[in-house]
Amino acid sequence: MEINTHNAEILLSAANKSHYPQDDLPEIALAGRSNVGKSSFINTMLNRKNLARTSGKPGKTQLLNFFNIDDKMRFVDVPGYGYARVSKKEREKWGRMIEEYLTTRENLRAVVSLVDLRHDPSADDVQMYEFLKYYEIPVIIVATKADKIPRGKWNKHESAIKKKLNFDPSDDFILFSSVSKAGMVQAWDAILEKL
Ligand SMILES: Nc1nc2c(ncn2[C@@H]2O[C@H](COP(=O)(O)OP(=O)(O)OP(=O)(O)O)[C@@H](O)[C@H]2O)c(=O)[nH]1
Ligand SMILES: [Mg+2]
Repeated sequence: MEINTHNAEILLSAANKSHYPQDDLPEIALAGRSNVGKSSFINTMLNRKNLARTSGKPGKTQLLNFFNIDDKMRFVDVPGYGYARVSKKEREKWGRMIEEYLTTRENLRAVVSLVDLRHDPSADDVQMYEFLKYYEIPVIIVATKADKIPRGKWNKHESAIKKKLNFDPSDDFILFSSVSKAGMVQAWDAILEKL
């Protein structure tokens, strides 16, 4: 599929099903803990500075944000998990919103599940991966902030993450940096293959 990635715009934000776009364009959702770099990933992939709003402050993205890409596909930016300073009630609301999207959305082709290359995956990261595997949703693991780790140590960090996740080798695993754009071509290849 030929996609002009420069032709991208925010389409809408949704809290639940009734607000999702109603057509059959394929969607790729971004999941990961707060601050891992989901919005930065979208901006990097689309060569834009701040289309998906990023912030040093975790918890910036609160609704499902749908981005139209060239009227051919969409990215769906999902609010991050694991942000300590939210109430139990808000966490439950988040859980229902994301679960409803992931388990019922027919447009969904794959989830890009982001983890921080620098750290072992959190319990929430492991749970997200298990959830996606359980529902047989295709997963692309993207390990972000690779620019913060010397290249010589990438392998070691990759192995540690795979071990902790109980990674299925038939899934994609991509080392990525929004700063250096490392992994961008591989990420597009993996995504296009899922559409
Ligand atoms: N060095 C470096 N910093 C990054 C990278 N990706 C994201 N960041 C920084 O990490 C912070 C969080 O990035 P966001 O893209 O807003 O993270 P998010 O996952 O969308 O966060 P929430 O919306 O809160 O869930 C920002 O300060 C980014 O500039 C990366 O690849 N390398
Ligand atoms: Mg965000």
